This record gives sequence, structure tokens and C-alpha cells, in this order.
Amino acid sequence: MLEQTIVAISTSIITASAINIIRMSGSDSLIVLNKIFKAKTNDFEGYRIYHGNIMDGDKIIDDVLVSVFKAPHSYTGEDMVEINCHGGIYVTRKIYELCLSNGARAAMEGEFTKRAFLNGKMDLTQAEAVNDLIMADNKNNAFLAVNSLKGSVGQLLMPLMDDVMQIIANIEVNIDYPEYDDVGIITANEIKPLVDDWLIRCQEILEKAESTLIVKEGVKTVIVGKPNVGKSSLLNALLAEDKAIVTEIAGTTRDLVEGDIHLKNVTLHLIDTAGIHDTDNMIEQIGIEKSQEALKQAQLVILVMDGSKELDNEDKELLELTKDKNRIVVYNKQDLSAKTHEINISAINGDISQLIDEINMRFETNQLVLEQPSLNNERQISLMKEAQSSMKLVKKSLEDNVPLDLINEDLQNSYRCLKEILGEYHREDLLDGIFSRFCVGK
Ligand SMILES: Nc1nc2c(ncn2[C@@H]2O[C@H](COP(=O)(O)OP(=O)(O)OP(=O)(O)O)[C@@H](O)[C@H]2O)c(=O)[nH]1
Ligand SMILES: [Mg+2]
Repeated sequence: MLEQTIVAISTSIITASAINIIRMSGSDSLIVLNKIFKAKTNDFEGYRIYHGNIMDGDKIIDDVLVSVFKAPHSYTGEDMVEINCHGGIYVTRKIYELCLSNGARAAMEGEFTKRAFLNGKMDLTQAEAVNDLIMADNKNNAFLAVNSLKGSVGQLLMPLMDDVMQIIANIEVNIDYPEYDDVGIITANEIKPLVDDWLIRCQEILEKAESTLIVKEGVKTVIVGKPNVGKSSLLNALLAEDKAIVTEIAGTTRDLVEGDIHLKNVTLHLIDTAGIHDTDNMIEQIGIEKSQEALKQAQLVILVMDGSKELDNEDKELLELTKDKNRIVVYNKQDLSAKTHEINISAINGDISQLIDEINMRFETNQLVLEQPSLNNERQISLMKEAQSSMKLVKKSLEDNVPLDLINEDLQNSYRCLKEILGEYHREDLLDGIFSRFCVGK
């Protein structure tokens, strides 16, 4: 029931702070406000801030500033009130409870933004971006989110949607008015190049989206090598903490040890693995199986060699095993050897700058990716892929000379998927899934 007026504490109240904000939205917002707020006026205009007291009966609870927004010119599109109160935990909760006992109900996660979306204040990708911006804990993610907040996904998709619509319209005109000479009969040969061009642009968008996801979610990075070459020492050096156990005994690591680092151009989800080699030890063998599984999933492999020794067959097998992977080969224990390789490190001394430079260089284009509009989550990408599959069916039908009116359904489906990215076709359960990940009060 959208008409209900909702209330939430929109700021964090884990500790006392200077100011907190209690937010209400809905047609009764001003009625509720009037019951608990004493100011010089009770005839509130939109886009004004009012100074006064929050009252519990005749008891003054706090001295506050109240911002008033009138529908439809507000975040949610409804009447809204934001009470800026003192940031004490008691005072904040008390005002919140007064709102509840005077007619508002507690907002659910993301309910303000859900209303903004349902009232046409933003499309679904923008609503998702609101949450992304709140959750962003680094510069890149914040930048991505703020771009989508401005509607960049909609702008990216609009030309593709227009083109599908154009093709559909042309076909429908031909179906509906075959007798009109001036309509001009559109033929499969005229549509084919449009479809091909559409598919190319769609593919470009999907490829860019993969890079965007890497920027946003980080890269699964697995550190592999034979036993005792210094994999765990490297993990510790990268994380700048003693996370994994390091000993001179070969076969120290058995479980996967994980940690995240934020480098200049990329975030890595690091996994240190058990040294891969032939062994009869059952526990070590299980660890090695885990290493191999992690290797399969890896988006980046750091293969560690002992730079103080000659490469042996085990090293060569690992070079072979990882040759098709996005991989960086590093030579560790440089402090023990005069011999230099392409990338030399000394993990135990924290001397890993050559590796860091190489990683940043490999992901340099991430910064470029950030500057262009892109799809930026799995929901958007999977719908785009569905739109692409339908369009591929259209292409196939055209090649097989299927009558034009029969390809209409696939075109329609492609169009529907694009609209669904923007939330123009929405199902209640889908929306609940998206907005339940929000904070209350947003
Ligand atoms: N001199 C020197 N010794 C190192 C360096 N890095 C690691 N070591 C030593 O090499 C030994 C093995 O280090 P680990 O980090 O445990 O090696 P690992 O590859 O994780 O070994 P497993 O878990 O057994 O596969 C330890 O004695 C470390 O002190 C280095 O840069 N220089
Ligand atoms: Mg280890």
C-alpha cells in the first residue's frame, strides 16, 4: 500500500553524533508533523526549512530544523519531511517513535527509493545506483555509481531500444497496411544490416560490462607455485599482515587463505593455495585439489617461482598448466640470487613493487572503462544477454527467409528485455529482491 506514510531514521545511530535525520514520506507526512512539531506556522510550504520544537504532548523533546518537500517535487515524488534533530541516540529514537505513534509506519529497506522508482523519479538502474553509491567503499565504485545515478545506463540503451522499435514499426506497417503503396515494402534484406549492426553494438556493451564488473567487484586472483617457493609470504606481503602461516617446511599451506587488497587500478581477491606437486600425503593431496579448483576459477594467476634456484620439472609443469590463464610469473627470493628475471620480488622483505607495478599496468584500462557508461550488475547483464539471444534468433530467421511477421515475437522479446533493465516491465518479487538489499531510510 503506497499511500501509507513511512518513517525511518536515515542516519546511522550506532553512536551519538552531532545531527541525525528522521525522514517521512507519504500523503500524511505533514499531518504527522503537525502533531509533533511546534513552530511559528503550521502551514508548511515545499522547499522550506522550519525551525521549532518536537513535542511529546506539552513536553519539549528537541529543538530541530525540518525540511519540507511537497509532491511531486521530492525524492520519492510524495510529500516528504526531514527532521534534522540533535544526534543523541535517545532523542533520535524518541522522535522516530513519535512519528510512529502519530500515524506513520516503519519504512522497509529501500522503501523510499522504491517509491521514487514507482513514481517515475528514476529508472531501475538509477535506483540500483543509489544503493551502489551508499555501499561503495572505494573511489572507482563511487564513480561508477554516481554515473549510473545520473542515468547513464538509460542513455546507453536508448539507441538500441529505438532501433529495435524502428524495425518492429516497419514490419508492423507492412503487416497492417500491405495495400498502401507509399509505405514501401520492407524486405529481409533491408532489415539484415540493421540487425547485424545492432548485434555488434550489443556485443560491445556486454564486453565493456565484463570489464566494469571487474572494476566493481575485483579480480579473483590465485597465488600458485610448487611448495616452499614463498606463496604465503607473498600473500602476507601483499596484504601487509601475517595472515598465512609461513615455515621452511614444504607443504605448510593446506587450506585456501584469502584476503582483499585495493591497488591503484584494481581490487584483488587474493587466494593463497597449497603448493602443487606430487605427494602421497593425503591431507596435502586434498589441499592440492583445492588449489587446482581455485586455479580453474581464477581471473588472474600469480605463479611464484623460486628465483634463487634453477627451474625444475615441477615449475615447468605449472608453467604449462597456467599457460592459457591471465597470468603473471614472479621470481621470489631475489635477495638470495644475483640472477634477475622479468619480475623479481623478495616476499619475505616486503619487496614486491615490480609485481604491484605489473598488476596496475595490466588493469590500467580499468580507468578508461570507468569513464564510459556501462551496464554494471549481473541483473542488467543477464537481461542484455537475453535481448542479444532473441536478436540472434531474428538474424537466423532472416537468413532462413522466415516471413517477417513471424520474427516479430523475437524482436518484441528483445525490446522487452531492454525495457526490463530500466525497470519498465517489473515484477513485484524482482523489486523486492532489489530493494531489500538497501538500508532502511533510503
Ligand atoms: N630468502 C628468502 N626466503 C623467503 C622469501 N620468501 C619466502 N621465503 C622463505 O621460504 C620458506 C617458504 O615460505 P612460504 O611462504 O611458507 O612458502 P609457500 O610457497 O607458501 O610454501 P607451501 O605453503 O609449503 O607451499 C620460508 O622459510 C620463508 O621464510 C624471500 O623472499 N626470500
Ligand atoms: Mg604456503
